[in-house]
Amino acid sequence: MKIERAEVIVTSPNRNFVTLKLTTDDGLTGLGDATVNGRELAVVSYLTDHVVPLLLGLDAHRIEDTWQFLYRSAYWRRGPITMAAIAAVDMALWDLKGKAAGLPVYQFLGGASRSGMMAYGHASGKELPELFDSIREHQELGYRSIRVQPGVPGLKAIYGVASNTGLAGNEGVRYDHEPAQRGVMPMLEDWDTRAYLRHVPTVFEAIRAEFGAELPLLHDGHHRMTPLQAAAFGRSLEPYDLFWLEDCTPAENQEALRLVRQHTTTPLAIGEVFNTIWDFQALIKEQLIDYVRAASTHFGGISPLKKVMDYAAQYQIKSGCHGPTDISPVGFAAQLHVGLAIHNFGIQEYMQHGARTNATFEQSMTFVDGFLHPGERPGLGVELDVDEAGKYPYVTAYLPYNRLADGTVHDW
Ligand code: GCO
Ligand code: MG
Repeated sequence: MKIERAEVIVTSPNRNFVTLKLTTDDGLTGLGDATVNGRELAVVSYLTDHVVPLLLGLDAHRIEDTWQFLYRSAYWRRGPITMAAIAAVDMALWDLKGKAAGLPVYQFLGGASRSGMMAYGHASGKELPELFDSIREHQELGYRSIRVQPGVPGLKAIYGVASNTGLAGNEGVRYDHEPAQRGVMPMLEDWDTRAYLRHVPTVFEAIRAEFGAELPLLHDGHHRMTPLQAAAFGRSLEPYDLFWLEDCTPAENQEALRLVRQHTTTPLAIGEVFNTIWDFQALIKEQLIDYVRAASTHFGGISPLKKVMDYAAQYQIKSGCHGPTDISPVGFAAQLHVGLAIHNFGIQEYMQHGARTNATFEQSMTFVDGFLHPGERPGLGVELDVDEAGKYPYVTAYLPYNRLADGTVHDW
């Protein structure tokens, strides 16, 4: 099974996606996701100019060897662009292996450890009534766990709080234009950490009063707090029993988590912007987090994702893979196969793709009663309709950013 053709396909059905398609000499095709939100074309160049020429003629069964070759031979290690490109190759090779053997990828990772994976959806709203409606909409869709992002009095626009209402609004693609906005400049939002820290606990108090003690609730702090603020925030949320508090501090400084951890028992999740196991080294070894947020697409693919989850398992740390709409259906399927197989699965983020995206990427994945399953189709279980993809050329789109009242750029 030799790699005969490698194509990089860019499509923007509801948002931009970069997909690698490998074809072997026996006519099998494998897909990999290489989407880096807002920097898509950099990965296209990395793949087209520097990876595709190296792949032709390689034995498609040698997944680990190909991964090591691409990682080590480049000399320049890590980084989101490099690791997304390697991820696409890794996923496509797993897809091919599955198709060649007639087995879904999870069977190669140890087989199923469960019958389905609990997913969480994103509820948001500027005011409480809108937020409660959004939580109910998600429950009606089957979600049993909910991430909550409220508005903050005095702030106009906050990342993670959808501006349009109704899941079915905008052709069922409410999530797809949020957070990345189509346009040549990132959108400017405002931020005030003290107002946020005062307000959010009151929102969780109201949610518990309305929805009861049982519903698992999550919250994303989006790297905006200092260690001291995060410690105090985690403590102020303890009465509301969160499933997790995500990205409380900018975690490139892993030491910050030691301080946060000493002060709060609110579970912590980190790692959607990480791209190698090394980024998690201290966080896992010192048990500074409870959930690993890595995504197959930004972490070098299925092979390293399985490795980091196995490492985390030794410390009772669980998976909580990043699953926004900027992970394509291919990347999403890849991590569902890992999640089904590993023993330490925790939860899977699941924002739903828009209708055009689902028509472009045909998927075997299912979401029933709040539980995800990758399906039984050989390989990853995703096929790309190239004609459909060709209808939607790349559109410039950027994530937003924010500034404080005095104009200083802040973490968002
Ligand atoms: C999440 C995230 C996303 C990211 C986005 C960036 O927890 O789902 O924080 O909203 O910001 O995927 O591209
Ligand atoms: Mg996040």
